Amino acid sequence: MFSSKNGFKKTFLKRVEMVCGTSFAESTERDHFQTLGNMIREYVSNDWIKTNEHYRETKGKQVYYLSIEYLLGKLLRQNLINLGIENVVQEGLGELGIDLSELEEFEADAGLGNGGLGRLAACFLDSLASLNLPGHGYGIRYKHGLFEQKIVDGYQVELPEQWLRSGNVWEIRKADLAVKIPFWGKVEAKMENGRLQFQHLNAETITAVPHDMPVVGYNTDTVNTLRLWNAEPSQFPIHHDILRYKRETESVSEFLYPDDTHDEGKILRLKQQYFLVSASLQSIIKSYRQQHGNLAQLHEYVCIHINDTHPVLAIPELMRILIDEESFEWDEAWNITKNTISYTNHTTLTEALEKWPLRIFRPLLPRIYMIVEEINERFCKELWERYPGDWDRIAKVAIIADDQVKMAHLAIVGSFSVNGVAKLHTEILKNREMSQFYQLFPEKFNNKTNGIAHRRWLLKANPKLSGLISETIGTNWTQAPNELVRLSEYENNTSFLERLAKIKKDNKERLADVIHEKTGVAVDTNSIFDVQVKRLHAYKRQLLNVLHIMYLYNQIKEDSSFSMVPRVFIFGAKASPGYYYAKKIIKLINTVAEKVNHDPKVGDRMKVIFMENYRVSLAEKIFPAADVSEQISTASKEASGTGNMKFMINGALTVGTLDGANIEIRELVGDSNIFTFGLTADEVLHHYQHGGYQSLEYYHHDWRIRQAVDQLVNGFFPGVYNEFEPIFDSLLEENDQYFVLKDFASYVDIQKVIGNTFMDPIKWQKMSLANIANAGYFSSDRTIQEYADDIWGIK
Ligand code: 26V
Repeated sequence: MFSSKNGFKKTFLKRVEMVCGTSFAESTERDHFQTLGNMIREYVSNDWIKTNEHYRETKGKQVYYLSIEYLLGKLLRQNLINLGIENVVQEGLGELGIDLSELEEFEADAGLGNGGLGRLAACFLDSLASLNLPGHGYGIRYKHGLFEQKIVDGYQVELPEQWLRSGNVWEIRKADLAVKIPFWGKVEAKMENGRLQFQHLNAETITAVPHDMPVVGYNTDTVNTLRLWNAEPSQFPIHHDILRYKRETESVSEFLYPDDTHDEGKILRLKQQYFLVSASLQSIIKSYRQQHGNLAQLHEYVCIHINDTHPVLAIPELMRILIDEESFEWDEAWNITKNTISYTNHTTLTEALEKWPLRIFRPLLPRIYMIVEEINERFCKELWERYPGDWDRIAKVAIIADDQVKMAHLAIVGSFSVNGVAKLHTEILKNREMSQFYQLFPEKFNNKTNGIAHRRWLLKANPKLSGLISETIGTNWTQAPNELVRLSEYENNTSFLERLAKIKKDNKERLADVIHEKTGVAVDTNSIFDVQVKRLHAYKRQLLNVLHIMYLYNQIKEDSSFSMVPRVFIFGAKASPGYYYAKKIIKLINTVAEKVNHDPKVGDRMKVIFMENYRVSLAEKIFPAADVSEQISTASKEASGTGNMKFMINGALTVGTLDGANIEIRELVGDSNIFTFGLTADEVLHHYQHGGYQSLEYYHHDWRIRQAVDQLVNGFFPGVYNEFEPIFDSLLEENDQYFVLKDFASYVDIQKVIGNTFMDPIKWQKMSLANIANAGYFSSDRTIQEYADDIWGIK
């Protein structure tokens, strides 16, 4: 149905009637989207079935990626590209008077994630399928993804997101494969045949119904599966208060949690975690059993990867299945479990490490709790033998301590592999945050530097640049991203550099149109497009960016001889709804924007844009249009970052601290093709340990800082009164935990260098090219191949 344009057109016309029940003449654009989506899913289903048959028959090792988040974005065009039918469809539709890019607007972003962690999971799925690897995703089918952000009077307002409003064309509901998940109740132990048997009584069960989505590889027949679980009431027994029961069960897959900054909903979040884990394990073990029978060799054929600690209950759940249902002895069960589970850590921020109070954990998951307790006791006993009397050490690494379950400790103890997501991050894990564990299990720790799906973030998002690349070095780079290095040969080819510049300009025009449409502000595309898009967090230091903008504004106002290269500062960021400080920063950005954008004295020298509702589909329009990529986290805090890689592959130059993957970007492009500044991670960590930083000194000694910081509270922004006092206080009263003022001067300096460099277009384009040419390393194809070789052992 997609092999020729005419064949496609014929089928499409017939299908509009069948799928939508209307004549083509009467049909709407949404009908066309639905029809096309259905056709693609059907087209894929043959390979989907074959892929599964192949996996069943060859009985090779499979990896199951468990993640509480998947930030998929839209799938229509990516699927067309991966299937190699984009042109047939685009041209066929065109002849029917239908614009493919308009149809794309009818697909909602699948936004089942907060940020980098969820997007990484989505990029990994693409690479697994494209590399023909047997890897499948498991997640939750949240009814509402990450909230939709509106900006009202400069403030963030959250609306429930509704991606399923018109259904999800890609999913297939598999009601037959539903499983039950028990909560609450109590556990009874009985002796049976000389063995303790545990029974979970009076549990409330929730049914998990799988909704499968095909994961189509690029230019291959492999179609893997993303299985998302929906929470539904179990049919029996009929509940005494059926409506309340229905509401409560369905709430388990109702919302994605935008971090758990606030306490409410904690139980629900733990329920979600066990729901995902228990449903996925039941499904994994069922299919394993069909192929291999006995579970004793599970770890030879199955790897279960947990994306951060959210699915860490996979460890006690697998123990429960092996012991309670399969009658394994503890030691053998533990051996199988430890060798089946691998774990990725995504942050070293202590406030972000998951800990569950026993008062919540124990009653909700009584049998699982018993097993965690046993794991902890055995682990502590081993420690006691190794370090007799060293209570301090034992208390530090215990899985249960201070009436809490420490999920990261459980993950490290119960897995065979623990990886960080960039070189620096892994070193900090090994030598600082998790050093006690590293001493115990050095063989478990390894690094897997993050990557991005270059076929989404370059091939799909930036068709013009992709076209130029393919014209220049051929199309192999789409499957062998390291081929991009061949572009380096063109670094002295002026006409090539000019074409690069022209493409950037076109992409900036495209974004300028979006900005104008959404904000009403006209931006000059000759300016530097300086972009910071990412979740709003104190450690990511959007505030440093804003203070620099305020400084520039003050210069424009007060120093008539001040000159600067025109800039458009672009922000996109969602703040967790309960994160008070982050929301203040959003208000500050919008307040500064309001003032700057309407000041005639500023004119086109500077504009500040806050783009509402930052999400995958908007990101795809922003990255290709960026000149400067802001990666300015406090060194040591950003585990990796992946936006930095998306900018790089689209030719933006990084201004960044020596943090996360920025360090590896610098290693690849060389010091002369990146703008670094600020404290190093060692310096930051040294200050945390030994003090020695007084933010007040920087405030008093640098008039630029004093002026901008004072403006937060002295009425400079009319009508906001004490709105920004908390920000002022964080910098001065609380001694600036994130070293914003300490890094300010070096940030201002490097920004000046950036402006000067931009004035030399050939030099700029050369630097930009060096970034594109060296970005192949950051393809998630490379990352996934490393996971497959070093951790999972899959082919
Ligand atoms: C969560 C929270 C929640 C409570 C308040 C503080 C806080 C701080 C950080 C986080 C993030 C948790 C895990 C996470 O999303 N990590 C991100 O993972 C990306 C993919 O590996 C990586 O690129 C980012 O650097 C890392 O922040």
